[in-house]
Amino acid sequence: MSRRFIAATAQLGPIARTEPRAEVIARMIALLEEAHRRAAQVVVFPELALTSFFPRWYIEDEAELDRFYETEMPGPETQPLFDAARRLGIGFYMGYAELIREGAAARRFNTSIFVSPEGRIVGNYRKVHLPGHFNPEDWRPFQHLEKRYFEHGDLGFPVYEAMGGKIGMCLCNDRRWPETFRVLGLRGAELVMLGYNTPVHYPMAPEHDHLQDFHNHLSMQAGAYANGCWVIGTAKAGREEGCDLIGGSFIIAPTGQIVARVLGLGDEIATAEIDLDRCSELRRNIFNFALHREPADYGPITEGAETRARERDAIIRADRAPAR
Ligand code: CDV
Repeated sequence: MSRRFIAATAQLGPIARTEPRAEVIARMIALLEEAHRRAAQVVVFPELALTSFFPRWYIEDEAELDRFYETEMPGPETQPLFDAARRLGIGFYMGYAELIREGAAARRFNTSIFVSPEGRIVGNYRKVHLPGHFNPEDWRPFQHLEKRYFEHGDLGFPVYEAMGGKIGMCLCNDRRWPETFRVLGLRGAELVMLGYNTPVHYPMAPEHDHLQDFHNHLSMQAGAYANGCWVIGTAKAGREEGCDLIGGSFIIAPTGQIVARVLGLGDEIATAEIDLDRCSELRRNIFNFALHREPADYGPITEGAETRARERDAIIRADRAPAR
């Protein structure tokens, strides 16, 4: 397969709490068709692309909560998306809430998949950096209960063979952590795809609200450059159930330059040609990991990882704000 292809970021505008899956899927198929008209072979949809961003609500009724999750992929409602992508010869990335039933127990993940142009799920990813809080907090204008509704992803940051190269995935808050891109980079990812739902208002530090777009671009451009990979970041954007979400979906070259971006806050695509061979401009030179990386000096990044994870879980469940 050629290592040069057209890719699209496929931003979705707001999704209402009661919007049926079939309507969302129809919107996504329309974006696939528009991407196909522009000769795209890869399309990147947002995080939790099939529903409203439900962690903003404290939902006590488990049956009501379950409505936001997928128990099979594809299932009867998502199959038309897979069919359309295969018909159009497009590979796609999509985020969704995953529910796995293990006897009486339920496991829940904030998940993404990459589906090949032939309609096969090539790989999956479960979100590692879950932001927000576990218990509802009344002082907030809206909740961010990802720590309640999802388990910490148990797959790490895998890299898969697809589109003639190596692809990696992550989700939203992961993009702010350089370790995400570095692990994917160390595994050879040449294209990293990610979806996000980022409110304009950050209740913990509202003095940063005006910096949301800047931080979004800063983290993804830095991730692309420091690891010599392409990055496609796709938003769920606009005023969703009274909560403003940033847009700014874009495609970034391994040099860190933005090569395509959407203009609005609704359903919209932007396309660019991806040449995976351009990753070597960085990886053979300034970011030649074998030659210039100094992992012996990076100990604190992973030291005591298990102890720290246990301490963190105790803090979260005790409902104390983790130390900043
Ligand atoms: N969905 C997210 O992970 N959102 C976070 C917000 C809460 C900061 C983000 O990093 O954009």
